[in-house]
Amino acid sequence: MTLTGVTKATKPYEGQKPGTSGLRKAVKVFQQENYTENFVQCILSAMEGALHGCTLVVGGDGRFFGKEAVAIIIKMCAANGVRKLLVGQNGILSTPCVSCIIRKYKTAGGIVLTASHNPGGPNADFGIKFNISNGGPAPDGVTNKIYGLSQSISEYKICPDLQCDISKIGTQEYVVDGNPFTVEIVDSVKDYVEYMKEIFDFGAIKDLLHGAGGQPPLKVLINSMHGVTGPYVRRIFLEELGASEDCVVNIVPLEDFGGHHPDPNLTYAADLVNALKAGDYGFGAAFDGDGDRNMILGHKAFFVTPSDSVAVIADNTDCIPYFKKNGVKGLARSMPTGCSIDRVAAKKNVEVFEVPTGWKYFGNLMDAGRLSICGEESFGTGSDHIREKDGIWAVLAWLSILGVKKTTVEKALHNHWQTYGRNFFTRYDYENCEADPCNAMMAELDALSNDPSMIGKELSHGSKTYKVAKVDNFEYKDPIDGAVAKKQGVRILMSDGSRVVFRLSGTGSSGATVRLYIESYESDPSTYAKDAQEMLKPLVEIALQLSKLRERTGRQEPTVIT
Ligand code: G16
Repeated sequence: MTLTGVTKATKPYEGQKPGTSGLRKAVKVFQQENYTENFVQCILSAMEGALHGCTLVVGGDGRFFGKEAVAIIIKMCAANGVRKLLVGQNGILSTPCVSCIIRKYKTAGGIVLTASHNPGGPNADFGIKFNISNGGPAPDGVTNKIYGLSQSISEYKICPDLQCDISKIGTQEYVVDGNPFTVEIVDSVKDYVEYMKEIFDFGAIKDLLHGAGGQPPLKVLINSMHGVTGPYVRRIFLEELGASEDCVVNIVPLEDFGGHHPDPNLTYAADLVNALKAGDYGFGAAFDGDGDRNMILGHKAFFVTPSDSVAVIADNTDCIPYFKKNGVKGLARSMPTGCSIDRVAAKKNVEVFEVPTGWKYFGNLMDAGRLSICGEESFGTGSDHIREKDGIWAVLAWLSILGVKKTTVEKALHNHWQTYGRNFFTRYDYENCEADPCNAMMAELDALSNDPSMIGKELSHGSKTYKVAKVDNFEYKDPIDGAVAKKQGVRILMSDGSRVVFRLSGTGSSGATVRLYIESYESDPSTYAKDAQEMLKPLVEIALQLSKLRERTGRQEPTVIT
């Protein structure tokens, strides 16, 4: 079919600044005239010389407005000189799968349509994220360029008559302005599943689930929260691993995630927690909307903090064929993440990196061959197999460990703490607050980093007293390209290694969300089984008083405690 691209006049919209991971706004914002077109044009224009004749991947988590966005992107890529698109069937690709496909087919990048764990539907959120040719989220340099272009955009290119059926797998060929343009609709799960079978020993995981060598079967419950992982879970757990249908729930992706927050934490995945509490399952997991986050639970809903989860995986790489083959080069975590992985790195004598919040900061280290496994407290766990965090990968890693070590989730954690001590960790979220008072609070906390009287100050609550060793606003210099990220969160570091961290979330779509991270380290085995909330209560109170958070936000309680 021969088609023509046209140039349409437009005007800039304010606020098209990508956050921690892409541009996330209400669906109604994206539905405004030319809003989506403007942002897509800025992504394409930011690619500059790499755009013409390139191949891009397009897909998302299936949320409301996804199909409309895919149609716009196809028409705009056609008019902007892109040679080929690989599009997930019905627009469905998990975020880890986009990364996998970009890397496998060596494309110039991809456009991911997701607002991740934010709710979906006509009155909820949508998002657009650009991933670069290494398969990872675009770094700050690229997103700043996209934002800069969005402030002065005056036209975009589109091929309005191009029609593409994204429901059928196969290739559709066009000629646009005399140039060939191909859209290949790809199976949403095939490449990803093949890759997981290379990384893990599916036979060993199957034995674990069904019972073998005198071991009883492990009963698992996997909850996709009506997000994009449903088809992946069906293919991997039901078809490949032979788990029974009652081991999986909410595996049909819904445009509004069934009206819930597709966020795998103790609050929003309460149905998984309650199902596990009943005691029939030995292992539980949930994923977020786009499949990059995971939560791991053991028998009776024993909760594994994401900070501990990545440390346990890093400590047990001998259970995973991929690491047996490739070795472990280095480990990393985001700054607010609990420091248990640092202890594993020290024991294994490998480098450990502390980066700002955002998976994009791990990419350079992986590309340089210095980082193999990393994680974030925000339920992100992954490795250098791709350049995104990967929920299903994390679950398969855990099942591999349980199978090879013939252990349980609870025993694996207790064993870990016996070796390394326990980093108690909690996060308090105050979602959707008014932005101005939160910004004022952060400015006051920032000022503490220049206040010499803070050093050595004793802060007490009840019988607990902490001595301040250092206050700063975290700054990171990328060891590979030297890029500097400033003001990434105020840290109050205590003399015993305990930490209080404040930052504002970069993934909300409106207002401000305050995150308060609290961590303390214990090496006394009699404390290991204690409840983290109980252990950290005094430090939480100290943090709340120091920041005047309750007065500033008007919130007496957090919306979510992790
Ligand atoms: C994104 C990023 C993560 C980050 C998380 C939380 O996750 O990819 O690296 O840790 O946001 O960010 P914030 O604390 O700024 O809300 P996702 O799953 O939303 O893409």
